[in-house]
Amino acid sequence: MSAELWNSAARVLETNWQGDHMVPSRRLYPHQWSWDAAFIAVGLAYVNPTRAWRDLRSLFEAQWPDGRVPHIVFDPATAEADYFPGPAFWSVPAYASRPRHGSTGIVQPPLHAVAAYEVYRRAAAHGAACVQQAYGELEWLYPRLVAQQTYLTTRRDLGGNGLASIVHPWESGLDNSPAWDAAMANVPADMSLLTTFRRRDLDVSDASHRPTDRDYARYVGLVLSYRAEDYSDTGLLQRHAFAVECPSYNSILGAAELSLAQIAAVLGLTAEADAHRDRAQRITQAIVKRLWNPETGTFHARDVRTGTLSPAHCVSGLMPLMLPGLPAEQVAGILAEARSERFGLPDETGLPVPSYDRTAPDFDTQRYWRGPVWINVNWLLRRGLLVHGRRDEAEDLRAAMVRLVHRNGHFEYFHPKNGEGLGAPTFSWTAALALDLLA
Ligand code: 2M8
Repeated sequence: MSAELWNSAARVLETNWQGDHMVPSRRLYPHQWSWDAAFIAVGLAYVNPTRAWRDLRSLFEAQWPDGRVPHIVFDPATAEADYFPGPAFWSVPAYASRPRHGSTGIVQPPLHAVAAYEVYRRAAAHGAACVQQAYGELEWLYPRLVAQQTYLTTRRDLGGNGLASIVHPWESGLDNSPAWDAAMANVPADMSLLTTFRRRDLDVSDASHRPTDRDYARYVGLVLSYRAEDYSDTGLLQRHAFAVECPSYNSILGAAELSLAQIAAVLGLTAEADAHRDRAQRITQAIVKRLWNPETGTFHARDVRTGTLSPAHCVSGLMPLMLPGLPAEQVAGILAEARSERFGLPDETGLPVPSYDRTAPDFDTQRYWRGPVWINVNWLLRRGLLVHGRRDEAEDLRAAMVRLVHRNGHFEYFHPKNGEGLGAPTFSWTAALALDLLA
């Protein structure tokens, strides 16, 4: 089974390579996405480390002067009509955009330091030249990764509590997660906006698997609001209808500091390594202080505008397990939540965890981040289980992910009851992470 799965995964990454970057899938997502590039690099580290570095470089070449790494880098060879919203819609200021390439003005989870360190770690298996290349790439990336963290922890600390806020659901990577429902209810849904654009995603996928038109009206309205001031973060909380502290986003922010500490150590920057570890600890403490709900015993998203915690139990609430400094009470809470009937680690269901609480009345087996199983967040959860020494559960989760992808293919997401593949069929991060899970 493993050779077959390995080969099919490597083929997906071959198919989706676009000269200097990887697309998540050819039809649905024909550009480069930010956190996809991080997951993809983790898999490319085994089969083509040069492409892993190339992909990360292509992304960071599009970094803005203020340090933000855009959530999409547009491929100039792809027509505007092939993805909505495309570069003309985002219309980012000229100073921000790399020549010939457009980008969006929002960000995604900063997983790239974690990925870069993983690619570096694997280099030795490919020989001395590869190690040397990896060292050079880390030298190039390190200041850029630091600038990305600085942007998020300063300009984006909208609540002033040591956490980064997302200002658009797309920034979370968990687009239509129920975690945003309460906050999104306060975002105007101007349905007349729907007459001004065409949803390309509905041309190439099933509408019942995608966010709704009402979601899209709000998504577009939020882009227009941020775009109106050239994506400036100054005074954003006062003039923008969505600002949320997400447990998954901020856990990745913290994990990135720990990987930066490792990268700094490789580069001989001892004082910097210590500073990164301190920052990771501060982010961990802020996550516990702001996003833990002692009554539910798990983590939830906080609406920075109203100060309230979302009541929804989502997979994002399990992600703080990635942080080694998480106190025992919260580790125990996440493990209980992951084992509960809400999520059911594989010994209950045989499947990886779903994106949303199975017991919730609005659990939706098909609609994107409102129920289906996604490999990337399960990969992060497994990382968390290993960080906290839960080897047996980590192994069960690994086996469940491998089984699911082997039986059903390298799909974008999976039906949380029967494992059927949903969304794009040859999806890059599913393939890339399958390689890591098999290695
Ligand atoms: C999905 O998001 C994009 C918008 O960024 C979309 O729906 O068109 C999400 O699953 C996100 O996490 C992912 O990075 C992106 C590309 O795979 O697709």
